[in-house]
Amino acid sequence: MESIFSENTILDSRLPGSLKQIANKVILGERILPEEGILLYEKGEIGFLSMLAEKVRVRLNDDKVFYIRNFHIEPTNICLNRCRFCSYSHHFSPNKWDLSLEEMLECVRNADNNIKELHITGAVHPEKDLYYYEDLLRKIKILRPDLHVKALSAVELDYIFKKAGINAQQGLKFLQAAGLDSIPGGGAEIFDDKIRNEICPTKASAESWMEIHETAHRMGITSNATMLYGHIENYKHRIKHMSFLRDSQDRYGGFNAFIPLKFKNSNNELSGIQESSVIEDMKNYAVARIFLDNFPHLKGYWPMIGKSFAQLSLSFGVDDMDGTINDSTRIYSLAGANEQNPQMTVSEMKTLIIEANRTPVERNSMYQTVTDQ
Ligand code: V47
Ligand code: SF4
Repeated sequence: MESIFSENTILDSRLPGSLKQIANKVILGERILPEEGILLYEKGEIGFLSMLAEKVRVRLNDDKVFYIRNFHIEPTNICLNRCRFCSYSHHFSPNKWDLSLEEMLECVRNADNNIKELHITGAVHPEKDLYYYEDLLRKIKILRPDLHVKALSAVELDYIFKKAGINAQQGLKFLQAAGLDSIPGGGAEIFDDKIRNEICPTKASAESWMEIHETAHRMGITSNATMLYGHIENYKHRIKHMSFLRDSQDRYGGFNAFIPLKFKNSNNELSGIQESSVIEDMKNYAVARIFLDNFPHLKGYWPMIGKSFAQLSLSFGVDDMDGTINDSTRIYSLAGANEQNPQMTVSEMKTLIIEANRTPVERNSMYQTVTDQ
């Protein structure tokens, strides 16, 4: 459903000329420039941004809001990196874990048959390698050939490919043969060397992240893209980040969803930074929806922002609520997210979506409608 404001309201209002021009472009389905994206962040009031973002959302997804039945496995939090924003790795978390192959397979055995997707991501364990993950993927697929496995962020992949002395194409081909279906969006953080150097100096570079995703896309493997915001970056960095993604999407079209990740400040080296406000979070969703006109989906990741704000994000361009998950992700609970044991039933998910006047659509990992439930 569209915003109650009509296009004329936008044009007749006492908006500064520059914002009116941007509004016109968005209404006509034209792409906005990076400097216009920055202006939206700086000058756009959230009602106005919501109205424009909703235009783009409706154009792309009508009133559908997608969700998936999924679960997470986080193999380990022992990490050779020490990103300053991270509360999850063994450097900061009071818990240290390194699941055995058998423990992970047990999680798969315990998953309900109607679960469609398994998301695997964790830390960059110094001793794990390509062959370890190949074995894991193969054994998962033996147990559940029907399960879509979205596994290993570009940061984890970069490490195991380099360790094996192979390039991204060789590595992805190898893992694809073992059962890798798609790649999650983690590790992107902010594509700016200076900021990366400050917040995650030893992590795979922006170029390596992009090379792995683009190689995957050329091979027909789809992926997601994240952006960690609300720390030391500014609006120009966010737009630069999204410009890289938009340009890449024009080239290969392999990104499914963009996922803004709000920086959470508990138990990490950046704890002195105040978390972004809800206005800032909603503004960020809206500008992302307007700017990334070639990304089919925008995800409101509820374990991070909480169920209520994820519901609110549906009025700021978001069309994807991720999944029912269960309590199998710790990345955000350790960083102080409201959802300490993230889980949501299908009926709770549907209620949240219907209350926002949207139509809930259960999807598979490729955003096809699931009708067999
Ligand atoms: O890259 C770590 C982020 C990401 C914090 O592809 C933090 O469907 C906020 O990528 N505050 C990993 N964020 C998680 C991820 C993801 C999540 C959900 C869905 C998908 C998908 C991917 O978590 C890391 C980093 O950006 N992160 N620490 C923190 N303190
Ligand atoms: Fe390791 Fe990922 Fe945490 Fe960085 S964000 S320290 S790579 S687990």
